[in-house]
Amino acid sequence: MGQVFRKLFDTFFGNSEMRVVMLGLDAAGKTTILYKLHIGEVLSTVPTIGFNVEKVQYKNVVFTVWDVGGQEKLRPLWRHYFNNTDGLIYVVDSLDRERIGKAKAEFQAIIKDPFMLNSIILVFANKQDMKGAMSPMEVCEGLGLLDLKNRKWHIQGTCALKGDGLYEGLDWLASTLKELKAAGYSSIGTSS
Ligand SMILES: Nc1nc2c(ncn2[C@@H]2O[C@H](COP(=O)(O)OP(=O)(O)O)[C@@H](O)[C@H]2O)c(=O)[nH]1
Ligand SMILES: [Mg+2]
Repeated sequence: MGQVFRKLFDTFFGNSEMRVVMLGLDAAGKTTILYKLHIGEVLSTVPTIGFNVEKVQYKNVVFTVWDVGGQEKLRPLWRHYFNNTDGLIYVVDSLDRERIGKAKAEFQAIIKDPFMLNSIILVFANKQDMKGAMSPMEVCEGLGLLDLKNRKWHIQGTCALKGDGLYEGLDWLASTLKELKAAGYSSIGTSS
């Protein structure tokens, strides 16, 4: 799996600097995904600002990951990581029907953040291997994706444990970023 990703990354991300933020409620599967990608050592840090951030860098692509939900007072501090974000990956536990409303509220708050307005959105409807899981379409409706205006988004069913769907999702992310960059989209490839 690692090699496939590295090939994808080299082909699509090239040498330009990319910042990808992966978010979702706790237990959605974010850490599992990060390790499954095998793109580098996962560094886990608890910065002075007080929440746990995982970070992986592969060449010029930096992934930062943290749990959302619960700590409203920390939300303003996320801005530090949102600045210049090219792509948002939002991970949903498709089995967790009880918290889909909460997942939606957090998602909507994130994508409406002024620093996130230019980022493209990839949603992983994770845990598709579980019986009773919401389908990607149900997750799509649950998050209110169809109501989004002027945003590029894509939803992908995944099983992070096996790695299913991860490649397809990142393929969309990488090729969409490449298209935008070719079209002269301003925030891509610039640094802060
Ligand atoms: N069945 C199943 N379990 C998963 C999947 N992805 C993650 N998990 C499990 O869900 C739990 C939470 O995963 P984790 O990656 O720690 O979630 P995080 O809090 O978003 O980082 C762990 O026990 C994982 O093994 C999946 O696709 N299918
Ligand atoms: Mg985690």
